[in-house]
Amino acid sequence: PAVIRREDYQPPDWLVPDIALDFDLDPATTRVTAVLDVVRSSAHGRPLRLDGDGQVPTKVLVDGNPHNDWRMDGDTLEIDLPGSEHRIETEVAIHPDRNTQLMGLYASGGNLCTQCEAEGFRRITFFPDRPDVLARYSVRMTADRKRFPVLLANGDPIASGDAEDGRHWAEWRDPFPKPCYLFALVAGDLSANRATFTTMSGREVQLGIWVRAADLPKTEHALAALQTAMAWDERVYGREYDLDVFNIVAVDDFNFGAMENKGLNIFNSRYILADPDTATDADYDAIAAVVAHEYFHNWSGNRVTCRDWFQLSLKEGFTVFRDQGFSADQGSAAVKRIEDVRTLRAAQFPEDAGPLAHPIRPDSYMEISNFYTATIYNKGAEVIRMMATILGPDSFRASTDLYFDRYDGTAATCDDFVRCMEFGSGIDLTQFRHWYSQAGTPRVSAALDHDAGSGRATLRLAQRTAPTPGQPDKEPFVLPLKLKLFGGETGAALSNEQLFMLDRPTADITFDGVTERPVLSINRGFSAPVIIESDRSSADLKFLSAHDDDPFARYEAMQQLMLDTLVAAVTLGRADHEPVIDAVRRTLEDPALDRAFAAEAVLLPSDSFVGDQLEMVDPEAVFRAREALRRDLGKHLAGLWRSAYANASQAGTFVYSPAAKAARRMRSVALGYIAASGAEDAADVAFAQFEAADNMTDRQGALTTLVNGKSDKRIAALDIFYNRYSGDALVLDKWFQTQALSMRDDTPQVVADLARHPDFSLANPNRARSLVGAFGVNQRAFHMAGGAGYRFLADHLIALDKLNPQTAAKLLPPLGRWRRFDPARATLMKAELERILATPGLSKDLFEQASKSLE
Ligand code: B3K
Ligand code: ZN
Repeated sequence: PAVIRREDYQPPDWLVPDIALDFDLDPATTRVTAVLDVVRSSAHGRPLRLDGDGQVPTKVLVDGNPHNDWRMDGDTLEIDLPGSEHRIETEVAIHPDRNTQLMGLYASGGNLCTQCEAEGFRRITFFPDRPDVLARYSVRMTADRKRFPVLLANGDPIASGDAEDGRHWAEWRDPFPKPCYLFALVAGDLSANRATFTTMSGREVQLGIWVRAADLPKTEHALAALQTAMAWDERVYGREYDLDVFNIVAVDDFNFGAMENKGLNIFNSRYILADPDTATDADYDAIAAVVAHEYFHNWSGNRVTCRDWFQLSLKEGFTVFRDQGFSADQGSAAVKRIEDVRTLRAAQFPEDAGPLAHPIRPDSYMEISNFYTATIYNKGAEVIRMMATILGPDSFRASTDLYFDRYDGTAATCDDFVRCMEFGSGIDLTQFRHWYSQAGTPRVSAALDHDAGSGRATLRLAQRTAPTPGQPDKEPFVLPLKLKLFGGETGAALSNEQLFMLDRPTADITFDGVTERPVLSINRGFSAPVIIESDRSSADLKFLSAHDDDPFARYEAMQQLMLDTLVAAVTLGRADHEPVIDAVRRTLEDPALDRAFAAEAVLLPSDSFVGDQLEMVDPEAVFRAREALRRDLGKHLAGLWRSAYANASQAGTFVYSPAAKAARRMRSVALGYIAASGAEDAADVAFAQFEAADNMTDRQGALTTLVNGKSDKRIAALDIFYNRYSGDALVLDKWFQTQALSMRDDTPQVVADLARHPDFSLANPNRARSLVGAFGVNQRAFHMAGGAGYRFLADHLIALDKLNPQTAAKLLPPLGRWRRFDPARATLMKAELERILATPGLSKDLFEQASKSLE
């Protein structure tokens, strides 16, 4: 497949200021007529080239006259045009019900819907499918009235009426010029939960969340989140909504989370539907975050879009940063930061350390769908966060205002954004730009010396970033590090928090008047997305975990203490559990601590994160070390876990509030430790919670504990759960996922059996991810000796690739981590990658991921 390079960017030869689309909708065959007003962009002689994907036009008209002088160059329709402005009409026939890729126009649950980002519009009609061609759209849809009573598209509804043979039609118009990746339509039998929102300038917007009628009661949370997000974006960024309607449609078959189409967001139903019986607190939180994210794209993505796909992080990194800020404002900001850093470390750090590493603004790609990554999204958000930290809140807001103002209605670049940050603040970000061009996670070593005699403390910092594919040497990054010193004896602050910019390979910072042995608190709030290597002792870390006044740093100290202990256990074969047990005890006993924070702080780092610290991952040794520490924590603090469990259980009936969420979280965490201790009654306690639960958080929490344990009660619980929810696809996904994530010895076998379960299907992306995706990230089960896990994943990727290459390619990365494992495992993993590559008819999506993983 061809490699597309950022440096080859050329502005479009032809612009399309207006397009009129006419859809004669039918699941078997839909006819699409497109009328494009095209304008030559400069004095060149090149033909008009319109992207397609597999279709041949059934009709081509130029300026109203039938035209036969067109040709196909591969999938591209080429037409020579004499003048500088013409009207081009094409007609194609497409087949939504055969569209298993779920890109373009497809059928889901009897309805028709679209997904165009990144390059799906060319599967609908011929068009210059690139984000810097912005057009005003009018859309007419005709469909059977009974099967498709609701017809929606971008913008505002203009007119509707009856057609012949039981059909009807509707017309929509979107006054805002947009790239074709933001096009959307939906035709279906749907009902709306409606509300209004009055914008800051007093305009009333009609909101609608469209679902199957039976699901209407599950849309309240999403609708409330939408209203909250609209008000938040006005307050925090000064951004007002701009159309008279805003619709969201939930569909069951969707390649990712949701899509920000102008005025018509289309969502994976898992990010809309929630009620206490079927959705966990984590689901509720994710729904609010994704609803906000897609809404925020209306400015960061739609009003200001991307010049080309290399600039994807311009909209995604910024919009993730915006949704993180929104979520932080809805509950515990400290817990939100912990969760976001956990996600970064689980998904992005390994990507940045592996064969698929790329900068947040990549230099090349074969298939752009492979670049909707944790790097573009989550590291991209960290890069925006660093600029916000460096600028400070007022300058940052002035700079985002400038950016929205200056680039409104245009397709911009990452550099345009950074220039606005510079202009709005007067700060030079030349060197900071390395964050856009260099991949890899910087490592910062920090050593603190203290001379008691002179009262001087010296902090020696050094940064280095390992080579990544195509980038052997790195320039130093600009790292904004928040620092503070505490007195190791008194616990008093020995310095104010300072923001230190580490922009050279090394730097020394001196602190005077330090009369007491200092303890270093560094990268507070996770101010830079780096790995800190410090020489802090377990005593220092224990101290910080109890005394640091930055909640993230406090969490981090505990995590580091736990990591050091687990790494020692794996590499030396033994470790002193006492400091961790002490630190956890103090956290549980501290009455001043928010329960939501305490519940996160006492959790051990995941198996995979421990593995990431090792030269070579030994998954069984990691598992054993982690279980041993869990068991000791469970046993030594048994009384505290029991009382934490009991206190958290006093809550009445379900409410979704920060306090109630914190109680449920603590209950699950405590239950996990009670089970880890090996207590006789653990399975009974879990089963009782499972049966008595009035909400999914408690029910799934108990199920997870049972499914990780040895008791046969897990079988009963799984059956009860299955029977209770057999009609609810989103909950059945949890049933598959919980088993695929189990730490039990028999998980590979259980997963293989589940893949043959009548409810399993690769055709639905959520279901495929719930089993195959979850298994791939279960470090212990996936890497169990013998390679059965690798074979399982490869078999399913090969099968899924035939239906849905985009979703298959997303699930490949666990196989690409072979360099991190022993030669026996590495050989088996590589063999599966080779087998994937040798598959006839492989998609370019999977080809790119597998071939890069072997390099
Ligand atoms: N912009 C979409 C993602 C599209 C993914 C295409 N492979 C959703 C989002 O990030 O908001
Ligand atoms: Zn997004």
